[in-house]
Amino acid sequence: MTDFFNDIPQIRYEGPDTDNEFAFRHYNPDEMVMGKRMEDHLRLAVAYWHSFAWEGGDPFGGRTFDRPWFGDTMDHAKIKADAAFELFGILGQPFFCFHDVDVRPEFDSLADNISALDEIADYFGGKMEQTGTKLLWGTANLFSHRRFMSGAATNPDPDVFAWSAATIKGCLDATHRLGGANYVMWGGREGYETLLNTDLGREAEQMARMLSMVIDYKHKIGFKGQILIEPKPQEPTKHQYDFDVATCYGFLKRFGLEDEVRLNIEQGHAILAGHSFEHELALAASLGMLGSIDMNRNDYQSGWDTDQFPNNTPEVALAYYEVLRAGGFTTGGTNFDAKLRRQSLDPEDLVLAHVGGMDVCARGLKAAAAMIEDGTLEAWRAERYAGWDTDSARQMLQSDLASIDKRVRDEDLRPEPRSGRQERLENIVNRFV
Ligand code: 3MF
Ligand code: MG
Repeated sequence: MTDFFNDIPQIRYEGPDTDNEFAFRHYNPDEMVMGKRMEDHLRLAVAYWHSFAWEGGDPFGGRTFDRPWFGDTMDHAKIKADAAFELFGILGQPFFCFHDVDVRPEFDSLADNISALDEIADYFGGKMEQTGTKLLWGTANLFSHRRFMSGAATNPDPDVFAWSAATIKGCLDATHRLGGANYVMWGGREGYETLLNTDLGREAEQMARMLSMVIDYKHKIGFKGQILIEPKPQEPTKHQYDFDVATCYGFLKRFGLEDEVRLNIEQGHAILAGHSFEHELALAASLGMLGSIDMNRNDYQSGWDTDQFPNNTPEVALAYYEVLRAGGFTTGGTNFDAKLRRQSLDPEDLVLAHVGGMDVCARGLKAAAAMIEDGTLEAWRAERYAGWDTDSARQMLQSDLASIDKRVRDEDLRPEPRSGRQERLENIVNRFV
């Protein structure tokens, strides 16, 4: 036990009218939404890195937070784990996610890094058993240490590729032991700063080989979780290879990996790529690639990956609308890849940021479910494409240009435009959010 969250009560559902700051207004784990418990729909996870490892620095200044677990020893790592599990308990969040470097000190040798990770993973294992908290995903941080400055799998130095492969092996082993539902690969520095020193083609081959080896190893050890990759267009590199959903899918298809991998889609990354979150989710769903989501938001003025807690219900509702239309999560869930602002120093800030994010997700989910149950949106979508339900339309897709040309002339076809009803559709959405 730490005394970090000492004065903070267990957060419980009290409904929208409560004036208790330390209560959920919408997140009600047992509430049934479209026949499934809310908790089982959302599968919420705390991100270890932002909530416990990040020190509050920005490009202009260092640490602002003062945490009893800041320090580079195994004792600190255990105090950090104690505090993390206390937060999971206070929030009743069913899952967490971590990178290796979030949870252990950094050593000079790979062997020391992996044995420290194993020791902490065992420590987690005991706590997970006691509390019932589960691991949504584990991952390796292959982007912070200076050895990764030119990438991990795509590094021009084969020794960095080797170090990365061995690090992933250790993280996948730990994730497997902890019963992780997924394993994530975010290509942190897989990209380039300048084409003048970069061999794009070679780097893609290296990245694909690493991913193939991860898939082979997963099967070898019997890890049943899903391998996920996470699109992001830029930051930290000027150009990240896993730019967006479409680019990731093209890459996976090219190397024949599309059946083994799905996507972890982040709101902020979607926006950085010039898309909406719902666009990325809908595209992934249409490709059968929707895996999990990193829930956050960016500041729309800054143009940077600010990783703030979500607080915009209409946006979140449209995101869950796509998730529900795709049938909901299977192994995936909603990971709060979100951090406090660096002036939010207090333990209360950390707890209430999650409480607010959880409530926004719950509201978004309930609104999305209500839109689906209402059915108007889907009925209008179906009606818009109804012409394609006819035999002649279906046959046309199996025919050729010359016969289509003949039919247009024979039937003297003159297509009449029909309204897309966008504003009416938006009005319907606004009834629910
Ligand atoms: C960066 C991210 C990452 C990934 C994480 C797991 C630090 O913008 O979103 O968070 O989510 O590395 O892949
Ligand atoms: Mg992320």
